[in-house]
Amino acid sequence: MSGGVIGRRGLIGGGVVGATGLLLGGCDRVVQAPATRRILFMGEEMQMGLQRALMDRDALAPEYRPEQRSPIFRANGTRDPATPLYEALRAGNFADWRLIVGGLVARPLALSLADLGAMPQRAQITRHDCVEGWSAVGKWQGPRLGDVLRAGGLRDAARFIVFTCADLYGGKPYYESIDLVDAFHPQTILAWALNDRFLPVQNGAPCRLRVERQLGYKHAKYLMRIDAVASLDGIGKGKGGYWEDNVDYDWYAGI
Ligand SMILES: Nc1nc2c(c(=O)[nH]1)N[C@H]1C(S)=C(S)[C@@H](COP(=O)(O)O)O[C@H]1N2
Ligand SMILES: [Mo]
Repeated sequence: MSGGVIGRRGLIGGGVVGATGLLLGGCDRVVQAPATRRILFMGEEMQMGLQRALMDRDALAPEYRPEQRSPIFRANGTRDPATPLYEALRAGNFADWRLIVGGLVARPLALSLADLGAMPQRAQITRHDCVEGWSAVGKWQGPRLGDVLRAGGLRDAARFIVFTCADLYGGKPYYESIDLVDAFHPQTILAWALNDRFLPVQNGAPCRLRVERQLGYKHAKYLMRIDAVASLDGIGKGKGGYWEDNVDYDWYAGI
């Protein structure tokens, strides 16, 4: 997870390559590029502006063509929450499932799958990158998280969005959090469909977060609650997520 602090010479490498090693060993190649040579020799001030542009958190993650999708979108972490509550919801095809939107919102919501499907939809074919070293390309569909949060009416004090999941992983509850930049990013959606079908259980049925500028572990599956909070202090051990609290992964997993 090298993205973030970028020195003068690491400008391109850090900004574009990010955590996934997309251009593994390609830094030399990048440095040869005429445009890059210009960057290396431009003034500090211009570099900062360019760095901001390269690191623009509103920039879109790459999107792919339908034929570039992975034949099988593999699963990782929990493949079936298998709790009594989840089993009951699943047995009813998630008709009784409600996504609770709470915390620092003016209008708490309880959204059904039909509610999510009735909102304006975004579909996107993106690449999922897991820190464990695999990627998969899939088409995800659902409403923008930003639209859901606008429907709830975020209060001024809200700084983070916390996602509570239905599963325990290794016996501990799975949860994640993102800041408002990612929450309102146009590709951040509450996905209920993968490759034009309802989400398979292994990929997070009935609904999961897709936060395309972040690594895989931020994409919380089996969503039950979304809460707007002012601080992550009271959440788990305070680092904002399952992996952050239990294994010391970075909270900011931007790619
Ligand atoms: N609720 C929940 N969400 C989760 C996980 C999990 O175990 N439980 N695993 C995470 C990790 S590490 C990855 S890489 C992706 C995997 O998503 P997939 O199973 O659809 O491939 O989900 C993330 N979200
Ligand atoms: Mo992962």
